[in-house]
Amino acid sequence: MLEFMGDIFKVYPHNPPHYFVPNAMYMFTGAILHNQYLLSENRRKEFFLHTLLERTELIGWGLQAWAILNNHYHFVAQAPENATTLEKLIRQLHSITAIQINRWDNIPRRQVWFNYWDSCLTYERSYLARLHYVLMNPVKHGLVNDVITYPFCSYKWFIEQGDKTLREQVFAQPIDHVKIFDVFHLILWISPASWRKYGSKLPDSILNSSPRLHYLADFFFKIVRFGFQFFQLIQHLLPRRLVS
Ligand code: NI
Repeated sequence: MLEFMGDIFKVYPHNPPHYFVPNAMYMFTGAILHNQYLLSENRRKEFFLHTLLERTELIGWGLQAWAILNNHYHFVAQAPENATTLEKLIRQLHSITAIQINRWDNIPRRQVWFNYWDSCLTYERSYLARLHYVLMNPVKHGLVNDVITYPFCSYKWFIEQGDKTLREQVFAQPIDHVKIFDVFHLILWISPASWRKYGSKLPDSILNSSPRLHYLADFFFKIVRFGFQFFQLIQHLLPRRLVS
């Protein structure tokens, strides 16, 4: 562990880097293993949301926005004084929901969650854009046309309870170019199950073509995957260097 400029920076051998900045805004994305739709039932999304509200409250994280989708979630929250509780928060959120999901499916001890990604939002504009992004996520993933009708996203709450100035600032932020590490962009490349799922959607002519094409495609995906990982690392490192 390395302490630097009052923030704590931790690197895990098999996880994305984590930064702990007191009182900073963080965006979280968590994904179900192999892209499975384990959260598609309403009662599951409800249970996840309930757990999220309860745990953030208990551990002292200020929840700002959330969206719970069929196989992943996003939320934005403000860190307490001790931001290292981030891991505890996610660990509890994942273990409580995994146990309940496994109970419903009657598959004890199955791994439910694949991983999570957090990023510390150092700039106001990146915070606003990510809030906007999370609020619109159910539409992005095609779950609803009008996000106000989606009960597992904070959009309605934000419209009704949110501060008017903040609301205007958030919706003024373009999100088309927000470089959010939405989980599918990565999972597609890293999970063999997703690859099979994705691969099976390719036209048969491609799937039945020469092994050389398969090899080339595989090579291409590896490059893309490496690019994403590299991009994510840079994204994490850059703001730190600019913090004064
Ligand atoms: Ni999403």
